[in-house]
Amino acid sequence: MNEPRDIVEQFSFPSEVEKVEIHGNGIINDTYVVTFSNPPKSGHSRFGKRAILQRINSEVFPDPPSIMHNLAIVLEHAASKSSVADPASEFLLPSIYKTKKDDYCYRDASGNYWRAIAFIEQTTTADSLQNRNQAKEAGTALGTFHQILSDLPVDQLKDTLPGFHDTPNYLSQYDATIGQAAALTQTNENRVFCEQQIEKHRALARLFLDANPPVRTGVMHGDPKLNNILFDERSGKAVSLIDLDTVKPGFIHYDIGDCIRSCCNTAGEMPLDIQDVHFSVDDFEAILQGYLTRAMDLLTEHDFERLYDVARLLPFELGLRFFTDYLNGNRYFKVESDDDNLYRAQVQFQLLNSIENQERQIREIVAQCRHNSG
Ligand code: ADP
Ligand code: GN1
Ligand code: MG
Repeated sequence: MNEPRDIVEQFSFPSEVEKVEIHGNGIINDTYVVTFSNPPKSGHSRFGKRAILQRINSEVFPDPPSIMHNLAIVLEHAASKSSVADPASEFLLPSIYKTKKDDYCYRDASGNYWRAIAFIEQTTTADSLQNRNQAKEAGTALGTFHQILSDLPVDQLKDTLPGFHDTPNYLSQYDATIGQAAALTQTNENRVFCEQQIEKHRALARLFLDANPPVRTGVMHGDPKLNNILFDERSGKAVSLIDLDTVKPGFIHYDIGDCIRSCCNTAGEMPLDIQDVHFSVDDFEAILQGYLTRAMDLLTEHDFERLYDVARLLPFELGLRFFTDYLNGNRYFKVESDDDNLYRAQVQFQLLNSIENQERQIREIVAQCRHNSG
């Protein structure tokens, strides 16, 4: 009774289900696409034919119902704010399919939580940027998302993942792990590289927490990486920002950093050759331009000054998380081989070095974009 084909029976879908298939490249949840045998003919052309069904990873999320609580609030708020986003942009968020018992998620006999949301049709995702226009669209999507949620009171949202983006806490976990792990795993040059990078960049961990004036707290997405953005399959326009599990109170600056981290690494998170990892300043410029078309008014002078540092912080933080998970035996991020998280960490640290080697260009682009948008 815990198989996806059985779980669909628990949901209040608009039609009988024809098939259920595994879907996507996420490294946290288990995702399936549900195809309806007799979808409703009317309604929005992007909705109604299929649903996304997900088993929420309970090793990661301690309280899955809190995710759905936040999602419902975000959807309600976004619906009331549709005029804020450019109507021509067609920006959408996936609606929820409730269970037959009118709940936002279903708990199976093993204690796993499942939820279903609308599949947004005629869209694609990418694991690495396909072109410069896609970079601009990614920035536009994030700016639109931040603009829509900019007046949602943060205290309405729960903390779905305590400790998420708490870099000092990730560093403490690493420190606690490294001593034990040294005895368990053999050292090698890749590991040494990661350890050296962490030592070199330790000071980054507290940078934003100790900032003066303080960094503003708002509603953050938490995970706006490239493959969480849906692009129209024909026009290439960004249509949606999905994976809303980590929407919660936080620094929206971290979202900008994470989007940059993910999109400007043109080789992607698992490149065939680590030497291909490079931070593209041209894509960075396009993302920032796109973001500012929607959210210029959300950034202060200090926020602009901090863009270079937040671009460094997010690859550092993710490299630290991947490396600690590797040392801990890969309990958090899904892997296909034992060294995947070690390699993912090396990629993030390589990206960090590429960013630092281009500090002057990055700062010039920030100044130029600010000037042009001001
Ligand atoms: P994870 O947390 O594991 O990354 P995601 O929520 O990002 O899971 O979903 C995994 C993949 O499923 C996405 O990268 C995307 O390809 C696809 N997907 C998720 N939600 C939708 C949706 N509402 N419409 C279309 N595709 C989706
Ligand atoms: C995870 O869920 P997914 O695959 O979009 C992770 C992010 C990382 C990302 C790196 C809840 O994102 O924080 O940046 O992997 N999500 C969570 O690929 O930990
Ligand atoms: Mg995802």
